Amino acid sequence: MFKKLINFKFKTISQTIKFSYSLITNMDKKFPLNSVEETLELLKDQKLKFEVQYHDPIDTIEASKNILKKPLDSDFQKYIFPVNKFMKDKKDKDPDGGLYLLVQDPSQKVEFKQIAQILKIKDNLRLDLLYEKLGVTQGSVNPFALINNMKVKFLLDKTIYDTDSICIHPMKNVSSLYMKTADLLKLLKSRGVEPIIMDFGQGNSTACHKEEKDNKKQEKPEKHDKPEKHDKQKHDKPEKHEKPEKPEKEEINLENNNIVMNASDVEKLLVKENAKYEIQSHGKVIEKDLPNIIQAPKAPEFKNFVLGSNKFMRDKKSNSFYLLLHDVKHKVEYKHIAYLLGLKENPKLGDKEILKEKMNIADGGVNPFALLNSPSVKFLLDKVILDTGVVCVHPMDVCSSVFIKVSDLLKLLKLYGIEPVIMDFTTKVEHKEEVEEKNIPDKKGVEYPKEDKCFAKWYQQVITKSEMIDYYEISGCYILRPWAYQMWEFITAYFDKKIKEDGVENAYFPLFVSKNALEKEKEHVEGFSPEVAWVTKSGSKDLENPIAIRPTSETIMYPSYANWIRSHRDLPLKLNQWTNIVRWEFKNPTPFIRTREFLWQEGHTAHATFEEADKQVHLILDFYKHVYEELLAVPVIQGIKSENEKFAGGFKTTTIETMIPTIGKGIQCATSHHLGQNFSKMFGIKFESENMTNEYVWQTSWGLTTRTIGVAVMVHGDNKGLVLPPRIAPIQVICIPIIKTEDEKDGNKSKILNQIHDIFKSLKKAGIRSKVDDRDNYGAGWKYNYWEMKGVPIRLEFGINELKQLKVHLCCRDNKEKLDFAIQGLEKNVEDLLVKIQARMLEKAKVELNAIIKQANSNEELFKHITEKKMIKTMWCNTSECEDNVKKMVKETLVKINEANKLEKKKQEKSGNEEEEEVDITEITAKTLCMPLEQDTIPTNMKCFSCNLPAKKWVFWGKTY
Ligand code: 87F
Repeated sequence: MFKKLINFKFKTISQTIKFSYSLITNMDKKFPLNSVEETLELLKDQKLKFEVQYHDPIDTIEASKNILKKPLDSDFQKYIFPVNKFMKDKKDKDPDGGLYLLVQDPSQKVEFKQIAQILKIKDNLRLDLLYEKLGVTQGSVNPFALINNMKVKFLLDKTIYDTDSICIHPMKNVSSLYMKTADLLKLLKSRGVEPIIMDFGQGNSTACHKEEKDNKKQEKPEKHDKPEKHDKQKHDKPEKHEKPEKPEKEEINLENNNIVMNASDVEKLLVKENAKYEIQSHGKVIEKDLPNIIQAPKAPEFKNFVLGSNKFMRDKKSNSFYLLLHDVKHKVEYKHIAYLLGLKENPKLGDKEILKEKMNIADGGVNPFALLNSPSVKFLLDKVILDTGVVCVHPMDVCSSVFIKVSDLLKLLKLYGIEPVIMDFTTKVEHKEEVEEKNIPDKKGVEYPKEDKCFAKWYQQVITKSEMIDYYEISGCYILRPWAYQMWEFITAYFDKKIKEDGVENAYFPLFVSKNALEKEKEHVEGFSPEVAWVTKSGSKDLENPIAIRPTSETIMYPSYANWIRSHRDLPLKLNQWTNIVRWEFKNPTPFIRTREFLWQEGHTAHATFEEADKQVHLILDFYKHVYEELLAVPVIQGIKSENEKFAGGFKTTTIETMIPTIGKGIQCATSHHLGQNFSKMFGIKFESENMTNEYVWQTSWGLTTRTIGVAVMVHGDNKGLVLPPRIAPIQVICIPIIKTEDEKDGNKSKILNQIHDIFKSLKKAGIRSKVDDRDNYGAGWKYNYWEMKGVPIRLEFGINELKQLKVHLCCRDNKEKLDFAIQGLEKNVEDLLVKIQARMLEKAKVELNAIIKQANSNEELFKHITEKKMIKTMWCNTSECEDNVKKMVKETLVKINEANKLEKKKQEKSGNEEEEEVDITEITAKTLCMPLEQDTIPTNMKCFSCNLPAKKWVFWGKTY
């Protein structure tokens, strides 16, 4: 069985990258052994004794010695902490050949060169291959990982072999376990892993297989205590006659476990990971001089870059280390960092010794590649850098700088388990009390930062201040102002065209439905009945038969379908209607997202066969994905709803889902149902087939609502307001004349205005939606803020300088990129820029979505990820009982935590502390979002992450709206 697993498990690093940064639909493949839980399970299965301790990640043996408590069990008192070194024989060109894991006694100061000589290999410590070959990351290398790849040879230091017990990480360095060394060997043997014993003792280094050693073992008394220290000189510095090879220039230093020592190591890694980069050598410089020294990069894709500045910091309270990469132009304040990280006190610069020790860099040379040498240092990334997409940093030494795409840098770091914490320094440092007290916002900008704790307020301000929404006296109903309605028009036009190309026709069915008709298909309405709104009076007189307002139109349309469809020649029947819908929601209303009246399209088709209906369902699901990704620049996952979550009246519900990263909530974006023959049987929708038999039709229904707009606002908006993807922006370019007092005197005002109107006309002619804001009662600065708040993708500034040089100055809303273009041929450049903005907004949203997807292998892991606002993927049994149990577990645990928090809050209130946004906890739980259409293989015999049943499907879970 294991062989099979291993065959399927191994994939290349490049596949890993693809997985992480393409859409999330590809599931990460697992090794036989991935987690602490799985390892412990294995030990239990084999009835082996062990003692486990959980702790924060430990990177070094020294830390293990300090953090770990001595074993309680008397059986494990004579133990050893091994160091684990993963090597690849450089001479062996087979990617899976010449791989070694050496489990060594750290007190044996044995050089790599020496090991290489014994094994007759050209050694190379390859930490970058750790995940690919063993399924572990740096800091977590351990002998259990050998089970993941039998091609890796197991080298075992004799001192360890001779020591009674061993203390090792069970796959992850967040826990350690004590066990008998013999038991470990027994377990590994049962998986086909046999050690080669290495005797480094007293200079007579040899390697032999365990059998030979077993014989010797009888001759030698067993050693339990710590092995003796060897002659340091002998081992630290190999003697001349051992002919140590001169290290090749490019060779990575093997002694201190660092991955990158210098610029050439960085380059090697970049080449290996196919990352495009451009290096400039400039001699030693200090940061202050860098902006003058760095030349514009040659590659056009690096043109718009941020020059990075790095800070290595330490939070004394938690003893955490941080590396911040920020725009050199920003003066970053420590109190801002503390505020964004929620630290109790400001972090301090980390001292030089620690910098050298942890990351192997000298003061002044801090750079993000150094994180590879110490993944426990937290990586903080300035949002401006993420938004711009290209950064220029030192590759380990201060004599050169490298231009690299931020996405490539993040991919590389992710391979080593390093994920960025995005720091938005445009967020105002405010104490929450200040935030909360401002109930009446002033008329200027958006005052609440886009953060979890005040997300609803931020959203409410963005949609009102941008003039998308106005409030209405009936709760849950909102006015869609032209700025929002135009977005809906772009969406409807796009989708309408797509479905018409597929032969769908538009129609309109009445708003009202009788009680009889509505209840015809009881099962489907049952759960929804509290949401149905009824008209019960005309004037002051009660209606004899109250009528419902459509909550959906199955029961309104299908009686007509039964009349209209007679023969196979009437099929397929494909109708769609664009309407409003009323559902009397009781949960907290949110404009666009959950409202009592909303706009949508509902499509209803009837087909002769199951397969044809299924094809229709998936075609529409693809159109929905295109609406979100192509128009709204929001990445989505296509999938199938679980039995609990599907539309009860149908056979199968397909869906597109996404997450709002700021708040970690999943959201259903649109659904497309295969209704089977449920409705046709209920409404008698039959046809005579070509064979003259009477059959029930196969049906589909599908709907897309104004929720689309809310999702786009939530995903893209920032602290300044809306950020609109060009394809749904009512205005794509706002032209702002810059008129100074002297321009009026010099008579230039009219020239500027005339020219800017001509520019507008040429843009308009080219089909670019633009407008001149020539209101003279507002200044240019005010206009900048106003249009930024409304999310217009490009601001075009035009003043006397531009007039003189016959150019325009542009500023992009999404990443603040600034560009100058000649007036001549401007339309083409603007068109291209709009396309570029649209693409990079989607790309950025993809990176953000991918960053919050985490795999869970147990209820505990799922819950942890839920509280950390993640979207969680698990291998699942696909049963309703299991989903109910998980939901219950999450809800109960959340309620408990909430109760505890409330108590804590009460205490704080007494001491005058702040309040956070009120959240109705009863509305929150985790549920399955969908089983993605793109399913990766599930290993044979794999169990459900939560219960004991076999795992059948990959599924996504999350908190939901
Ligand atoms: C609320 C009240 C009454 C949803 C309701 O998804 C009935 C319903 O049937 C109801 N809320 N639904 C399910 C709607 C299913 C389906 N209808 C056509 C769609 C897409 C468009």
